[in-house]
Amino acid sequence: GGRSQQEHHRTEVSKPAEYSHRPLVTDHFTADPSAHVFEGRIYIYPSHDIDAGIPSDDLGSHFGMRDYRVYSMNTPGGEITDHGTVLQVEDIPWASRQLWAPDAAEKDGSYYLYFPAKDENGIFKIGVAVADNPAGPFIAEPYPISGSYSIDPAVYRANDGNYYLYWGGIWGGQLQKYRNNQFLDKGDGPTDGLPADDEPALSPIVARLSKDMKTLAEEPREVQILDESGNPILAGDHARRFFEAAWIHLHDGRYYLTYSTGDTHFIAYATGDNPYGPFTYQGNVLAPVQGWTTHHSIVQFEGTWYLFYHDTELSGETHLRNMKMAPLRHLPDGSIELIEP
Ligand code: FUB
Repeated sequence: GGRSQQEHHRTEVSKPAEYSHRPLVTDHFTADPSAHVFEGRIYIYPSHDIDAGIPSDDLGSHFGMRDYRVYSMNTPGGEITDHGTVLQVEDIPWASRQLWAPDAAEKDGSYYLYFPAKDENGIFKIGVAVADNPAGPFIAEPYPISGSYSIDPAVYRANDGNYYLYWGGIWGGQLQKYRNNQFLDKGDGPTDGLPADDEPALSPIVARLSKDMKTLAEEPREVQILDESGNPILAGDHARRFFEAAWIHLHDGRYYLTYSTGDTHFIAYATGDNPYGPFTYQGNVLAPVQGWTTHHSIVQFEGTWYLFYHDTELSGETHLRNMKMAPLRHLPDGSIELIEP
């Protein structure tokens, strides 16, 4: 007992814990771990990687995942509970393939799993599925979330009780096919439709969720990421620009947007003073891992912050990943200590 999710005191992390940087699960391939504290325990909502036999390309076609599993633990480094399959593509009326990085949220005792998948036309949309407990199983809504597109949903519950849905990813994630929430089909190559190198990079998208958690309460908007001079990070700035995998957390009154830089393989962070941004680029949270993709979540549990991420230690194959975790430190000046796996 005595656990409080409200605690915000600093905890010094003196030495790397034993569980750090080790595969958390070894009998399935797991990736893109979205971790949350629900009911006083850590729940992880990852992608479930499989070898779907699809050749690798720059659209990520080889990421042919077909279902989701949920994992949990009582304490970091504790035994992992495998809750099994909680949703599969056959049970999602609108989805055809590629169940990519999910996230989950709790509201009033119901649990919502947000996930990207391709529809029958090969267009990524974001769906939602509902359960009455954090371990599922989840029942998918019949249609994707109206007004959603692209990949990598992340839900953030603000202190005022509002929930914000973030999403987006370029190349195979299809964000470059849209401007101002409109689909502009500029071609199907991974970089067709991207801004020129000297134009502002594409941004993650955010919209507040309605009370029912299944619809958007407002027109989605772009989350600006600025450099130290207040100018948008440019599309050609591959070491700093947003690629995919947005995540939000709040620490000491600052909002942190963390994201993958894709082809430069960093998890970067930017800070702002509200969930919509703008956010100012600050640096990296995680150095490149083994494998092409990098994807993460950041969660506080019993006063300590943790990074969940993945690499390809177990398989050596970019599409067969294994999730890991490690403590994450906020320094007194608001920066985050770089984690080098
Ligand atoms: O796991 C499939 C995709 O690869 C995710 O949606 C991206 O973030 C990247 O990790």
